[in-house]
Amino acid sequence: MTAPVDLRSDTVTRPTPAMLRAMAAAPLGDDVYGEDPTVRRLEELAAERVGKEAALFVPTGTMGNQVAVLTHTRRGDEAVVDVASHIYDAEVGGLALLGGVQARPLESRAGRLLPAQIEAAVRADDVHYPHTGLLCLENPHNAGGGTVALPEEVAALCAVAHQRGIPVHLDGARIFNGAVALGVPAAALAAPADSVMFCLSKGLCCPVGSLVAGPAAWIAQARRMRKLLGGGMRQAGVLAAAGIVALDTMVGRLAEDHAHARRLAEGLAELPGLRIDLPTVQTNMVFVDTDLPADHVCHELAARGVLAGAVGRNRIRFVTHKDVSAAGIESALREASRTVAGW
Ligand code: TLP
Repeated sequence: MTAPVDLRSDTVTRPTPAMLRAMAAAPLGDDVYGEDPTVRRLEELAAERVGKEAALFVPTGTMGNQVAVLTHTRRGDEAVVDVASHIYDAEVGGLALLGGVQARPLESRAGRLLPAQIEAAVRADDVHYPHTGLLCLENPHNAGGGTVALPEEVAALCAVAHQRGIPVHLDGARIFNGAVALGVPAAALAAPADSVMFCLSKGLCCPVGSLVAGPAAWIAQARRMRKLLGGGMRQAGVLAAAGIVALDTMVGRLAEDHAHARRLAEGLAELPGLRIDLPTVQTNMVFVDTDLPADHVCHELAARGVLAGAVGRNRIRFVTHKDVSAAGIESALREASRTVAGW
């Protein structure tokens, strides 16, 4: 039996042979003592790539986001978020549970908040109100379809927060997909935000790891918060080594994943019973709406060797990545066409 075409997420990518070699050869130390040279190298490289003073290696994107929230806010603060953002919707209520932070969720169109919405959401100085302590943005926006906001759009949102003295955290889990799609450096997308999180373990194909970046003094405090959450790892250079290879060699190839997503979207859009908002296909994701229950459609596709994710009652997500070739995309289209023909 041939292996399934796994389009559930780019998190399923396997490390490359170059990564495995680098992991085996990495110089190591105890990173809680600050003595792992490979982690230090990765943190320096990551900070440089997103244009921040310093960076911190964390096990997951979720921990990176939550470390950022804990570092920026105080208990009882309110964080302005978009209702479909990962930090609000898919991190187990961490804002409230870990930080004691109340979320102020705003509706957005394909993940695009508007400056006026933020302006209206910031609390006035009134004894009844919580203090607005943080603005969280996500770019590219996962649930929005992998859509990318332009650097000037991000800057306009950040400016509203900064005028009121409110810091901004950017969930840039797939910031390099965004940068490649726009043809700008990742630093241009991260520049207006105070802190940024990005993942190595998605399209960049590392087995584990994310980074949080920001001002050096802020990162020193974030390091304490990582320890609090149990993210102080020891010889973590064995993982960081793969991250260095990723940042040096895996960014440019994301364009291939984007081309595959476009091909997949255009092919699926032609099938009866499937609806796709093609302009939202900007990076490596394709969201498909269908009248049938998404779970049922995913089950049928899986039986034909195509794995996709049900992300809503009638919504399915396909994510392209290094471990799905052009031939895999054609095979997914063929099997999807056979599936809808049976309806
Ligand atoms: N996203 C995963 C799932 O959790 C949905 C995926 O398959 O897309 N921010 C964003 C925008 C993300 O998409 C994710 C993971 C995270 C943060 C969290 O990263 P991890 O999974 O490393 O905790």
